Amino acid sequence: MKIFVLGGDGFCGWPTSLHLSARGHDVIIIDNLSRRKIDIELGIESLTPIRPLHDRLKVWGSISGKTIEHHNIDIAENYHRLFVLIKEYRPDVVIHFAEQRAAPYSMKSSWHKRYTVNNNINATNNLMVSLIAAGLNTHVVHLGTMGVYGYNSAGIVIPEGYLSVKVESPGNDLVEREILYPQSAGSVYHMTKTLDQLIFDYYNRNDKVRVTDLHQGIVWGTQTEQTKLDERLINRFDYDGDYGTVLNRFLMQAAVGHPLTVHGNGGQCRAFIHICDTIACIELAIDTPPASGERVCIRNQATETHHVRDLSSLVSHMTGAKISYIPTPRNEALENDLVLENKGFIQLGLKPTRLSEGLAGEIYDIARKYAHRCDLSKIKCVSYWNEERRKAAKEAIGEV
Ligand code: NAD
Ligand code: USQ
Repeated sequence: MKIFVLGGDGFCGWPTSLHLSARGHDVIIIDNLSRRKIDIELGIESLTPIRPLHDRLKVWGSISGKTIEHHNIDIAENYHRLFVLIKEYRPDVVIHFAEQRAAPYSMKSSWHKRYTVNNNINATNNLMVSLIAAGLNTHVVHLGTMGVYGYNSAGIVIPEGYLSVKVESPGNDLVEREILYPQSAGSVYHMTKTLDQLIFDYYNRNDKVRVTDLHQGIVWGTQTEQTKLDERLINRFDYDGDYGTVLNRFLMQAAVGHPLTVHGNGGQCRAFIHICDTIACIELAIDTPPASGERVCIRNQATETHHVRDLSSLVSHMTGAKISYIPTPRNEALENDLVLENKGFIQLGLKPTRLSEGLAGEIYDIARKYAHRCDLSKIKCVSYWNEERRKAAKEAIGEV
């Protein structure tokens, strides 16, 4: 198949592109390299030594004999270039990773809030409009987030996107409906993903665009079968206070002897998935597209749930790292439960990589191996959701 990977230079997009290319698909990456520019803005680097995209693609070509093209297009800004490329190549599938994905980055300032909304919403809208204008029946596979459901202990099993509700009609009968699960974003970034859902719903109903929206949990791990082939293909590993996600941060912190930074008392429960399973799910999604006219297919893309405090205990047990409890910089529930439906991918054949299987490899092969590249000054989270959270952080270190 001819597959466009929007955001194909990123953490999820790069190994997905390699995997699909290895499988014989014709892969075209569209990426404006904005994530690399954000590294420069924040003065950070991936813990792993990622090479420029140009080099990555050259190495992949020489190892695999396969070509992956790269087009440097800002899909939020350059609608026309996106449209022309789509019209010319007529992709069978577009995988859409190309958004600003860090919640803390999206909360740093007015500028970051506006950038995240402008970038993410325009990217998604431009993609949908260009496919419709080109008259294509392309399948769009979008990476969404579990965070659209909110983390407020729903007391029910979180369904895969749609909730069955019973509402009393004027004649007092109970009418059954299936609605999009009520959204409850916990950051400006997460809010953009809830807006993406509305965009997909609209163009799906109006223009019959075929969309699979993957509500993904927090991705952990680094390497995949293809990125392991040569160090120059290595995947990125973010550990800083804005882009590092909780488990990868704990692994790196343990490797450099930094106490594990648990927000609050670690009562936050979140969903997780290994990077190899991310790719496996995307491939399953590509192989099982919705039919024309079918509603947006929403799948929960997560294999296990854990409380942050349990993850810190696990990493601490394995490495001897100390745990430090700090006021959360986020406006979030400090304790929640999370039970989610994830039968969709399991029934399609996904064999999950469990935390218990992959963690030791991550610690030794990645976190410890590249610990010397860590800039300790970048570990702290310095993005606060509001003034109250900023004040709490200052009070904790005796600054107020
Ligand atoms: P990433 O930041 O590493 O990659 C995103 C890529 O998209 C980058 O290479 C960036 O340069 C590119 N990009 C961003 N805006 C663009 C634009 N306007 N035009 C062209 N390219 C653009 O992020 P990631 O971790 O690979 O996440 C990919 C997707 O998966 C995101 O949409 C994210 O919301 C979702 N997701 C990620 C995680 C996770 O834990 N990493 C979990 C759930 C969902
Ligand atoms: N946390 C800590 N200590 C840290 C970092 C985080 O306790 O050092 C806590 C946070 O307060 C939060 C939880 O861990 O309660 C998760 O934070 P995270 O940074 O690992 O994940 P999050 O901000 O939710 O975002 C990540 C990705 C995002 C994706 C989302 C999936 O960056 O792209 O959409 O995970 S989900 O969480 O399911 O919404």
